[in-house]
Amino acid sequence: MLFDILTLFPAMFDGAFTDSIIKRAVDKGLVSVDIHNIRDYSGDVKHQTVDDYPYGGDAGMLMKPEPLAAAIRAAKERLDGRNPTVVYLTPAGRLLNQDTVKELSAKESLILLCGRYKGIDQRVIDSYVDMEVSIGDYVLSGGEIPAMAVVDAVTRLIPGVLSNIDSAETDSFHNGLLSHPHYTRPEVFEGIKVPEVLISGHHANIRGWQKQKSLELTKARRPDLLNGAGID
Ligand code: 4GS
Repeated sequence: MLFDILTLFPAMFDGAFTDSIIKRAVDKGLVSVDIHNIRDYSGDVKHQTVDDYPYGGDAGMLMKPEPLAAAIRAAKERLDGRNPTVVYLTPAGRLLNQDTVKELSAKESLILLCGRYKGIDQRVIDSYVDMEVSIGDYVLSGGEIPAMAVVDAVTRLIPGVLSNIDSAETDSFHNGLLSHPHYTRPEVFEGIKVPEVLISGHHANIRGWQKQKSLELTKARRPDLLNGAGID
């Protein structure tokens, strides 16, 4: 998977992918993450303007269309033959969930467009964007953190990225449910004991307990997920 990220704040990505699972995936050549500054495509050599006032007189600024279009065209050239999907991170997008992550992980390459200010000119969305994605119903200062969330979640699903130890099979949402509670040593912490079944060594009982807890937790916290998981 090739990620090409278009942003006005490339430095925000310093260190974002240099640890742990993502770094290993990059080192193994399973994914690559390329960061590009939209300002480099402003064409306006002297002022490098990337924002302008909105028509209609609303407060705040918008990202001008020309630098965005040029940045996307350049990214498409870099990814020529890799069939890139252009994703714009915006609260107006489809809410990112594990199904969407799965869908994105099947693509060959993704161009992640990070907005700033009040957003971007609608014509860029209409002409250049394939998919709009939101990471949740709250307002951030830019699309950079959503882009990082997409890279992280999508990379975990690329074959060969996760070892057995971090296996996606024990993650929340893997089977459409929340994960069961987890315990590690010590056996008694601040007077609270680890559930007996987990130290029983009885694997069928342990699996049964985990499945039941997973269902209970999902029913209590996220009943909306139960329909999707084919359980009511
Ligand atoms: C999100 C979000 C977001 C919206 C970007 C206001 C700057 C900001 N993007 N999921 N303009 N939530 N974007 O808040 O994706």
